[in-house]
Amino acid sequence: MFTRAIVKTPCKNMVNGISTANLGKPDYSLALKQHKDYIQALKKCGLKVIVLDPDERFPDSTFIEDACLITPKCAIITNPGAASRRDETIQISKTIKELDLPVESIQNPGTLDAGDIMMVKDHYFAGLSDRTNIEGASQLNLILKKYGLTSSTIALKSVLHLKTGISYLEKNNLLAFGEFLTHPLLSDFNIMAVDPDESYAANSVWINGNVLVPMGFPKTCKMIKNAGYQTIEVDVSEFQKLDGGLSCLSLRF
Ligand code: CIR
Repeated sequence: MFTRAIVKTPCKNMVNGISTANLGKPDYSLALKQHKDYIQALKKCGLKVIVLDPDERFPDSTFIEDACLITPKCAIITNPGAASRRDETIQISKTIKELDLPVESIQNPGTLDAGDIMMVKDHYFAGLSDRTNIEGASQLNLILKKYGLTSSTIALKSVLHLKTGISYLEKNNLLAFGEFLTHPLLSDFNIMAVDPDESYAANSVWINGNVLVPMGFPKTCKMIKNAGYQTIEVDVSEFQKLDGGLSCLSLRF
């Protein structure tokens, strides 16, 4: 069960965020509206939402999930792999220190975006990507070990972050597409295959029995519903233009 979430309001400068999506620049006022609706969806799942102020220095900082990993035992400030995102950790550190949790951090030369980290009970899968390197994943492993948690790595081929391609929906159900459908390290999961033309919806988010699904991906939404979950569709089109998905927009704990 999660009880809280932290989100960060998008800044005007988000239109200059990193993107490979080729979907055009985001519309800032629409992004703000979508962000508000996203907060409502989190509240609907029973979460108390902490909203951080926008920060114009960091166009991608609304994708707050990458800057910190919060586990039930500790919070880990990451060291984001993209240079323009490195110092997003400064503001989040202040908020994290106010939580009642020990705080750890990933240090150079280790880099890690928490979008690459997927929690499955006490185990954490760490995607090795352009953003998360072996050193970052090894530091994570040592930190988690101190708290009785475990981790393992999984090399990524085609996606930005691990959770771009897979989402754990609890009850051993794993939403996945492409390279993850037949991955040997994931063979113990019940794989719920996302259609290639709906691959963006592989980033959906389980929260307390509900699943947030991006709007506009009806086949995936139906599949999740048929598996017995309550679904909540949220339009995040303006964040998709920056390669961001539903999970990156919040820290849930
Ligand atoms: C970036 O490239 O870093 C941002 N434009 C998107 C980050 C999305 N985060 C995520 O998938 N966890």
